Amino acid sequence: MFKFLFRKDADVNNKIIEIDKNSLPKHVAIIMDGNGRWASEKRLPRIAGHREGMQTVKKVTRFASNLGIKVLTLYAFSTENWKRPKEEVDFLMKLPSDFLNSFLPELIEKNVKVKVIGNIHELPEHTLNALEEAVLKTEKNSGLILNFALNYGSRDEIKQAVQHISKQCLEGSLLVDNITEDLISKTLMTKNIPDPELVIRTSGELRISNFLLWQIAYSELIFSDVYWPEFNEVHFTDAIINYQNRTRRFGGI
Ligand code: V07
Repeated sequence: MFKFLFRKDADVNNKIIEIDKNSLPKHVAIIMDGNGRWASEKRLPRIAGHREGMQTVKKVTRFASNLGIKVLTLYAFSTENWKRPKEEVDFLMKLPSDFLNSFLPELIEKNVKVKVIGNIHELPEHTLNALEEAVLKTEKNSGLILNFALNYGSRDEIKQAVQHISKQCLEGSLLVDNITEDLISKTLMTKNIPDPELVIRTSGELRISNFLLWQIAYSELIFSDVYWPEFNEVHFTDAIINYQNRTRRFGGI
């Protein structure tokens, strides 16, 4: 009864109350924050939060794939995260292979294509091997692109793009006047991936924290108070409905 009133309320305010499959964001990017805090509140070690957060990654990937979203970018490890205690970093570096050992067959079955952005060559060899196997085995898939940002920092990405473009100018293969926004986009690690229409950050922090700075110029931003290990299909649905209510065009165009 109460729920019904809420829905009616939403309707009166001209808001949609369920996902419109015809106007999905093509690319959703998520800052998966709150794993450590979730664990602390439960008096568990921080790594227990990361492990549970990994289960959320599986749930959210299934959901995005079933819904028909084209790209899901997940911020798994930032260039800042090396400052954490060594034991925690060592644990985090095992998560990609843990994840893929149990989940790669399902990703293949669901036609998901795994990609990675970030300075992956600075990762431990065992981590890199797991990533390369997943990327290779899903290379030809045409469904959801599951894009992990690992050892990623947006300023570092832009710095590398500037270095690359500058070298071409100095060599004489590029004119300064031919540096366009499009060329810059194509020099970033996200080349071939459209900009995200929707960015979600969990756990109540209201910052972007060096994530996809160039790419989110026009993105809708949604901040959820829920810790990442507790984020589920309902929260994801709410975020998409919220996005669609913001971007909906009344009466066409
Ligand atoms: C990590 C779990 C999710 C919450 C955020 C921090 C901890 C999945 C991966 C992963 C990465 C690449 C890949 C397959 C899976 C992962 C790290 C941390 C470093 F190909 N979750 N997850 N990687 N967390």
